[in-house]
Amino acid sequence: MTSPVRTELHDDVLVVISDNPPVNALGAAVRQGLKDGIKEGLANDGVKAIVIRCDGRTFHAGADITEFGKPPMGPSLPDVLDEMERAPKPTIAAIHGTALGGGLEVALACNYRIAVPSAKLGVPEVKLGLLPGAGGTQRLPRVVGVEQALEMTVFGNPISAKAAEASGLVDRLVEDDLAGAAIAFAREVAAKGDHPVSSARTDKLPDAAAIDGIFEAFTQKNGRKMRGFDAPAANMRCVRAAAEMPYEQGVKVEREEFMKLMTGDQSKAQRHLFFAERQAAKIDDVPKDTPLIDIKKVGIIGAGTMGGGIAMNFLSAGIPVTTLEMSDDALERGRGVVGRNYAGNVKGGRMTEAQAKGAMDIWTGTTDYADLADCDLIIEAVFESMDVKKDVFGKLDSHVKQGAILASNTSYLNIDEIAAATSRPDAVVGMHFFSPANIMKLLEVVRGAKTSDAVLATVMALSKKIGKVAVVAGVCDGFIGNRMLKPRQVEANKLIMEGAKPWDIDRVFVEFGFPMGPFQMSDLAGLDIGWHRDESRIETLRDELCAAGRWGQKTGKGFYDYDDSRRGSPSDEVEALIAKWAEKESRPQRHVPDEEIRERCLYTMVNEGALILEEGMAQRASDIDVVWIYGYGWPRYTGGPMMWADLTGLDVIVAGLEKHAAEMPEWPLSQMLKDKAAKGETFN
Ligand code: TC6
Repeated sequence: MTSPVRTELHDDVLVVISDNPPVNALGAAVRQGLKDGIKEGLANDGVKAIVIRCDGRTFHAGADITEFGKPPMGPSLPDVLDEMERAPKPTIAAIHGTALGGGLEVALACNYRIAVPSAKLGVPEVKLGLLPGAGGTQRLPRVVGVEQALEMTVFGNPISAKAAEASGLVDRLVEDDLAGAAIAFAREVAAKGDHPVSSARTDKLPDAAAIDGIFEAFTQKNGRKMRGFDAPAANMRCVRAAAEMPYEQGVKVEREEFMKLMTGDQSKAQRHLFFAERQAAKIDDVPKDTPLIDIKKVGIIGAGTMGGGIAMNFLSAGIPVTTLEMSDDALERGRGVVGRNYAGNVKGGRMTEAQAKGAMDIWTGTTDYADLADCDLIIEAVFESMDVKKDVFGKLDSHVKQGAILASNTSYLNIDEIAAATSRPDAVVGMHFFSPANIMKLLEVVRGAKTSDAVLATVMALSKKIGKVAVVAGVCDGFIGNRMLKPRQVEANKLIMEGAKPWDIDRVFVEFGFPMGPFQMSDLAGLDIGWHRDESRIETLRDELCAAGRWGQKTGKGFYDYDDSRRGSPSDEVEALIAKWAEKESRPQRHVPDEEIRERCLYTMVNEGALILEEGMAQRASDIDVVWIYGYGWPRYTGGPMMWADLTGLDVIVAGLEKHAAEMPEWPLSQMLKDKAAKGETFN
């Protein structure tokens, strides 16, 4: 097998070049190639310096994640990098694209780093539940300082080449001809005697007396964001070791922490998500070369919260939008909200004033369907009623050009029935955005019975362009996400009638890792959503809560009582009302253990997920995980509901469901779940 690494001798400079598409991941063959390349450079007396660079779209974007969890092969990255760093000839990393993870660690093991301005540098391992385990946690703080190393390792976000230059991570930016510039730079530094060695540096490390303060301040500022995750704290411990210990001792701490993370469930789950997210974009039965429809202009029906949020996705990506509303007033209101959102983005430093203005400038409004005639994609975001949607699609059919995609943002309704209101059901697809639509990353793409391959492939490709993670769902009530939400909501509402307190249920969810529980969620969304608004008609607990003005956070009380800063506390009134309704419905109140809350609320979701798979409503279990991670705040470190079930053991899930079968006749056990559990199989 030919090596993905080759060398080129340019007189006195040896260039070691990796070419391992798509991202020059540091698999075994690349590691061996780098080791051999360094050896070759050292063996040749004529060579005065060694350049490490990559062909293709990027510098090494990290270790090869597909090798993780498998028996080690070839030389280890830490060993290769130690050898590289020990080389008595100067080494220069020439960086383009993304130098990430192990890739940045390669660069840190070199004496010098040069980069093109478009390059990005980072250590995203934490997002895989890991840490830069090839000496990265020890070399990085020595090169950029402890504060920046903490920021980079704990959050994993890459920095620009310019920022890297400012912090000393990059020695020089070169505008173009990186390969040529690297050779020239190599000659320049080869003439000098002393070369910086990352692991030997101490100039950026803080005084011992300052260390506690730095780490306390960082934890105080960021502790909440790390809740539940193992890797951020492990990264912090390693950076602290770098600040406090000699390099040789620090790398031992790093190795130990790395192995703990690598063999733990959290990293397994987060690595699963990395591939799950990329897999979700693929549609098994749609050919890869399906021609895409060119989307130059988008129409949106509705300028409300949803329509406005959806519009922002396209506007921010530079795609012009025309929004249709019933009146100029409604358009003006919608424009005001979006304008304020953009202003907030500018204020928060998420975009420049010019970008915000650019986005608003390509947005037009209309009250006339004829103005949508030339749109390539129209997304309907009107009231969730089949009759209203059918009416809209009928109108679209008669006004919009042939070849355009007609999409509905429905979160429950039957796309096939909506498509039947047009003469072109092949052009109709569901695009279910999640609120707030300009922020939430998930897009459920609902494939109707007649949706064409070109429509589906175009919407999937477009979603990546607007920064969404798209998942294909089949036509069923609530698609993937809301369908699985149902058993959880139903069981939570049943459990409070049996004696569990809403705050106990919410606590179990928060402890599991959700940002909030079902009752906190209801209070945030508003209990009055879908309420008939007749205060004299009290048929359920919810009717009574609404009639009492307990509409949720917006009225200062819902399931909880809220103070002025919207902090909720348990409500005696709610407790009494629940007791009253439980008595009315002859449901004796009892102590409900936390375990039962988890089993009835979460295991039933896994069961519903299995039914979704059984019915072919999701392509794969990992797609379900992606939906729940990106759309509903399921904790990432569990890998999503199906991966969590795998890690928990499907036999445990089945046993938990069977234990409560008598209280949960609504949720018949999935045959797939039962079979897999019996055979000791997993979903992923
Ligand atoms: C590490 O380094 C630890 C070190 C310690 C050692 C002791 N490995 O994302 P895309 C695949 S941990 C294997 O669609 P983009 C990806 O699955 C690693 N495969 O492209 C996809 O395959 P598919 C730290 C990888 O242009 C294809 O490449 N590094 C890896 O949107 C294209 O990927 C990271 O965490 C990999 N490392 O984004 C960086 N990376 O076509 C991870 C990608 O079969 N990577 N693939 O589906 C990224 O963030 C992005 O891929 C990107 C390119 C920004 C490099």
